[in-house]
Amino acid sequence: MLGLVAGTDEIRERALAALRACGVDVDALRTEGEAAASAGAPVVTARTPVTGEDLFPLPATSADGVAAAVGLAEGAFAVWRTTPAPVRGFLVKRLGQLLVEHLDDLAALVTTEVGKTPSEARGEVQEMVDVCDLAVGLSRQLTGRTMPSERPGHRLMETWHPLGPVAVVSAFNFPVAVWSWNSALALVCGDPVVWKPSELTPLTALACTALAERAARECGAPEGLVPLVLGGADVGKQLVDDPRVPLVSATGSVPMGRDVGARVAARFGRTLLELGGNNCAVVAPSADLDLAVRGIVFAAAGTAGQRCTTLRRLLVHSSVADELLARLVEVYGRLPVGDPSAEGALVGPLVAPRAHEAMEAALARARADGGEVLVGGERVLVDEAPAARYVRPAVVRMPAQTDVVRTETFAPVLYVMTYDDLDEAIAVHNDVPQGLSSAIFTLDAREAERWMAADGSDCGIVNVNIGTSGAEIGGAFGGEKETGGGRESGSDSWRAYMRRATNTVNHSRELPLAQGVDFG
Ligand code: UN1
Repeated sequence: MLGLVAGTDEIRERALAALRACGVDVDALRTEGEAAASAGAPVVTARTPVTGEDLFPLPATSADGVAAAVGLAEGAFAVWRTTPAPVRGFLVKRLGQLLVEHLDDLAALVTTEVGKTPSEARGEVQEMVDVCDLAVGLSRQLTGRTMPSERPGHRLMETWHPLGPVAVVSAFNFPVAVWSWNSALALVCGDPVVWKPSELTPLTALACTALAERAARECGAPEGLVPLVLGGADVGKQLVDDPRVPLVSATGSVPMGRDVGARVAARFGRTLLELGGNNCAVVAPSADLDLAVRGIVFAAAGTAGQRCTTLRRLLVHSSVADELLARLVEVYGRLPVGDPSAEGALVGPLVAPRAHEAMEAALARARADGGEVLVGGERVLVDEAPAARYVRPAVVRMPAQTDVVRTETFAPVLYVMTYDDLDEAIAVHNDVPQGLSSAIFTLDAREAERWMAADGSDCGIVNVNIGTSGAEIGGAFGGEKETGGGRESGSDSWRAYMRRATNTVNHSRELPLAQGVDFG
C-alpha cells in the first residue's frame, strides 16, 4: 500500500500552476467562484479524489450563459462551414501541437481531478494528440461517393456538409480524451462544439478550452467555436433541448442516455451515445495464461475499474480456472494501491464516496447470490485519507451470472464464472443489457474467428488476445444495446458530425425521368 505524496494544498497549487500554464485566467475564475459561493449562486467545485477534498469553487454557467454559448457557436458555424476543410484542419493541427506542449500540465490536471496514475493520465492526453492527427488527415478526406446513374447524361453523387453546433456532454473518467474524440472531428467537419464536462472535472475542461481557443485565435478562426459551459444536469438538459444543436454526443450512465436520447429524438435531433459497458473476457483452454493474466489485470484493475471498457466479467474454461484464479489472486494481492503520484502506484482512488458505496453494495449483493470474494474489496488508507476512497480491486467467484453481474458497477470488481463449452460461454457473454467491449484469450484460430463472427460476441469492440480496455483511436469506438449505439473517434465515425446531400446532375439536353416514368 502506498501513502499520500502530497496534501490538498500542494495539489491545489500544482493545479493552479498547470491551469495558468495552459492560459486559463484561473485567479479571476476563482474569485468569481468564491463570490458566487458566498452569494449562494450555483457553483461547480473543483476537487481531487486523491485526498477527497475540495480545491476551489468556480462559477456555474447560468441559463442565459448556456443560451449565449449556443448562440456564439451558431454564429461561428456561419463562418466555419464555408471555411475549406483542410483550412479547418490547420486549427486542429495547431491544437495538437499545443496539447503536446502542455502534455505534462494536462496530465497533472487529469491526475488531480480523476486520480489516474501519471502514466495513464499521459496516455489520455496522448489519445487527444493522436485523434488530432487523425482529424487533420481526415480534413482532406471527407469524401462522398459517386454512384452510376441509371439515366444517360446524369451524374449521381453525395456531398458531406457541416451539420451545426455539436453539444458534447462528457463523463469524469476520460475528462479530456472523449472531448477530443468529438471536437477534433467535429471541428474539421465544420461544426462548433459546446462542451459540458462532468461536474467532477471542470479544471481539465478549462485547460483544454483555453488551448483550443488559442489555436483558433492563432489560425484566425471565428470566435465561439469551442464554448464551455459548467454546471450540473440542468445545464446539460438545456443544451440537449436546444433546437439549435443538431447533434448531442453524450457519455455517461444508461438513465442519462435514455433521457437524452428521448429528448433529442422528440425534436428530431441526432444523438451519439456512449453509455454503460459490462465488458467480459473469455479465457479458453488454449489461452496463453501469462498474457491473459496481464491483459485481465490491466483491464479490470487499471484506472481503479473506472473505464467504460473496464473488464467486469470473466468466463474461464473450467480446465484452466484453478490455475488462472490462483495467479490472479496472487497478482491482485500485491497491486500497489494509493496516491496515483506515488512511485510504482498502479491503482488510484475511486472518484467519489458514492462510487465506493456502489462497490460495497455490489459486493454485498454478490455475496448474497453465493459469490465468494477471493481477494480485495476492502477500503484502505482510511486514516491517512479519510475523505478519499481507496479500495483494493476485488475478484469474486460467482456460481452464475446473477443480476448483480449483469449490472455495471463503476468500480474494480471482477466477477468470475466458469464454462465448459464455447457456445454456452458466448450465450452467457451476450446475455447482459450492455454491449461495449469484449475479449477472448485463445490460441485456437477457430475459436477466435467464431468469437468475431455474426453469432459471436455482440459488442461494438471484439478483441482477441488483448483485454477489453485501452482501445486505439484509429478504430470506431462504441457499442450496442444499452451502450447506446454511437461510434466515436476513428474509422468513418466522422460521418455522424456531417449531413449528407445526394446530388443528381443532368448534363444532357434531355429530361429522362428515373424508373422510366413517362410524364408526357
Ligand atoms: C471511456 O471509458 O469512456 O478504450 C473511454 C479505452 C480508452 C477510452 C475509454 N481508450 O479504454
